[in-house]
Amino acid sequence: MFLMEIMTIPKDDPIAFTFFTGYMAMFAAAIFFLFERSRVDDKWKTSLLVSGLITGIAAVHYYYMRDYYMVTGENPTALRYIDWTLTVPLMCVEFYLLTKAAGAKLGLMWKLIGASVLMLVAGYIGEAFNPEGGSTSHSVLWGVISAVGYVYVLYTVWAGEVKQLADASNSTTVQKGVRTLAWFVLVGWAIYPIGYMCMPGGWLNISLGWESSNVDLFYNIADAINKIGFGLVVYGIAIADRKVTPAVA
Ligand SMILES: *C/C=C(C)/C=C/C=C(C)/C=C/C1=C(C)CCCC1(C)C
Repeated sequence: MFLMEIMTIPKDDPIAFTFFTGYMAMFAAAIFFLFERSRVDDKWKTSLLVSGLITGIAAVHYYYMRDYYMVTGENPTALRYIDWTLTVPLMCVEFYLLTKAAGAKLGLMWKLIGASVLMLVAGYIGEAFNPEGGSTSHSVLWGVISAVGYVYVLYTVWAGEVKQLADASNSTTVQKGVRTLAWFVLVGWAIYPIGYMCMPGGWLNISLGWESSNVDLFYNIADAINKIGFGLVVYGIAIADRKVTPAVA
């Protein structure tokens, strides 16, 4: 006889729970941004498309990561970093698109993308090549290199070119929006290093005994906040900036 296994979520597994809700939330957010795109002015359509792509790409990866985790009980490290390598640069594109009207050049976008790729490649080496049993020196070394890329993005959006361009734009909507996104980078993105430090040999793993399964818990929560939250802020800017359309009698 042919038996199909039904996937169930164990009561004591909050990580499985966040994989399932994360998947569905990303999926719904992608549909939302792509449909709402038709309601905003032309100049914001690309931004909404990018929000839809970020959450859509994440949804597909969550679909696979969820199954990987349910079957193996392990961190889907490769899938996680493939997802981030596509979605984090797209978040950098959002900053470029928001400040483009104020004169942002393509060079700014590439600098942000370069820094975020450094952050992710170093993070991947730190996690995927962590020796069996965990090595503190390995995780700290690559964590610090990764943090250089993170700090570059943080600086650029808080004080560097992105901030200056937002100030120079004569739109308070854009200024407020960029400020809110900068907060996401400062607070929301800072959740990831916490997850990273839970892996075997990581600082939180050795000092507080936080288990390595928490890596995914932190990453899943952070992804939902950052990817959907980021998209909603962009959406809010586009809606606030709409030309008032005359009511149809
Ligand atoms: C949608 C996915 C996002 C916004 C992912 C962001 C990831 C980070 C900000 C990761 C940062 C890390 C460090 C700053 C040091 C340790 C290694 C990382 C990659 C977890």
